[in-house]
Amino acid sequence: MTGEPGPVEAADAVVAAVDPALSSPGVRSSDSVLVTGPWLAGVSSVVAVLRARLPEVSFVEADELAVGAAPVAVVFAVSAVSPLTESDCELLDLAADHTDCVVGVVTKIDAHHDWREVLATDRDLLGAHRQRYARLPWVGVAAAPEVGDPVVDELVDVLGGTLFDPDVLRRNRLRAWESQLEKVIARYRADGEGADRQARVSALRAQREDIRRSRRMDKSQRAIALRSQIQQARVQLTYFARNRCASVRSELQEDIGGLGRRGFAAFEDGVRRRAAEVMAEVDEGVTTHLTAVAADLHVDPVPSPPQPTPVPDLPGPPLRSRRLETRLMMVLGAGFGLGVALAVSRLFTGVDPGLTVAGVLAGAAAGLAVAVWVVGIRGLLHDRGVLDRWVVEATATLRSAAEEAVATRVLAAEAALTGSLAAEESAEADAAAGRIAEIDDELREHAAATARAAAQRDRRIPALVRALEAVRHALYDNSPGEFTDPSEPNSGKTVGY
Ligand SMILES: Nc1nc2c(ncn2[C@@H]2O[C@H](COP(=O)(O)OP(=O)(O)OP(=O)(O)O)[C@@H](O)[C@H]2O)c(=O)[nH]1
Ligand SMILES: [Mg+2]
Repeated sequence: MTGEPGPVEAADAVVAAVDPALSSPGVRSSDSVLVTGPWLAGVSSVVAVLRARLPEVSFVEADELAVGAAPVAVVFAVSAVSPLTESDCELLDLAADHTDCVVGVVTKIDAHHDWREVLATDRDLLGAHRQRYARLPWVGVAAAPEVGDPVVDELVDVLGGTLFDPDVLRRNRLRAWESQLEKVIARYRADGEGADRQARVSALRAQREDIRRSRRMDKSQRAIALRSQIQQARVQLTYFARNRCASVRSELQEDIGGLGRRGFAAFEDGVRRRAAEVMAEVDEGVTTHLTAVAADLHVDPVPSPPQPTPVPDLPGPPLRSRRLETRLMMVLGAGFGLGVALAVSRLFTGVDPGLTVAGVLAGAAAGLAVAVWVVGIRGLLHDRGVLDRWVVEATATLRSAAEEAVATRVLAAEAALTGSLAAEESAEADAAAGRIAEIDDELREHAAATARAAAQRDRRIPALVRALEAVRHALYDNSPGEFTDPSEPNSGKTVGY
């Protein structure tokens, strides 16, 4: 039966007539009958009974069938408990991919008395699923009935009548050809349309767009961050410098209040020292702030200037250039002293004329003392006033020097940071361009491969389609593979595949 070369060669000839290059459908025909079906359909029971009834035929379940082997017939067993489902139909599609000869079996008919309705429904469902199943022979069996002997006679008859029919082998081979040709055509079409590559191509395009978008965003975000950080640094550091100068000025002005003439020189030195301290503090504040800005922008810190910012030159207070005023004070002091001297001597004269000389001497001494005191106090107050103005001027000079230092260093930092960011930016732009070039290369490769596949599809498909049409013509149009349906032995009705 299955060993006969004639029918198989006849089927191959149908295809070879269209394209001699198509020599085999690539499946190995086996002598086994595959019994398969959904879970708990009663497959194992059917196999056991069939093995007992037809010992000369090899019956296998799906897991016993060799890989790549096409069974000579497929017995599709479904339980009479309920009609087929869509997934059951798909199971049959897989099992009967390379086999034309299929027998539908409804099992457990002893337990389900409405099995005939279920069988009719299954027949309709399967016929609607695929046209090739429309004229399938269906039988009911009870392979492991709860009571009595197995009921499998009809199935044994159908198989007996089918398996020895040489045309079954020819049709099986044609079915294998049909299935393989459909697969190959579908493969060529999918390759030609780049179906497999579509997901990768879309992913690559999305990746390319992502890179471009993130580049644009990075660039503008960096520029905005730099601008705002620099503006903030300028405002904060200028405010800091002004603040320091103002507080130093108030401290110094307070010190002037308790200052004696002897402390003037030390005070002047102190002012210069404080000025140097303020400049150093401003310098340090600027360095700290700019380092933090660089860290925020993820670039190298801005280098500090090699020299510390110079302390402004502060000319000494103009304490000695007041000759005219001194003279005036001397005159006024002398007048004041003279008045006191006269008043004191008169006082003595009025008390006792004998004391006139003593009164004159005492008046002169008192007048001189008062004159010296008035001139001295006036001079000290004047000098304190001069010092106060000097402190105001000196701190103003200090403030403009500190502000200038801040402005200069922030400007230099802006230039340095812009340079660092531009360098980083260009390195990233190069990396992104490299990545985009790689993506473009891969996209070009996919496009070229798809074009090659499309050319191959256009070259190969016409012959394959003609071969498939020839196979289908042989399968459906000349229906020689009909056999008597043994389920109705006396009706003479025939059922074709
Ligand atoms: N009443 C009745 N029960 C049956 C019949 N055939 C099988 N069964 C019962 O159905 C159950 C499944 O039978 P199996 O032959 O093991 O079915 P299967 O399809 O091989 O099951 P799995 O391999 O587990 O998917 C068992 O409990 C059987 O006793 C039958 O003809 N009548
Ligand atoms: Mg089983």
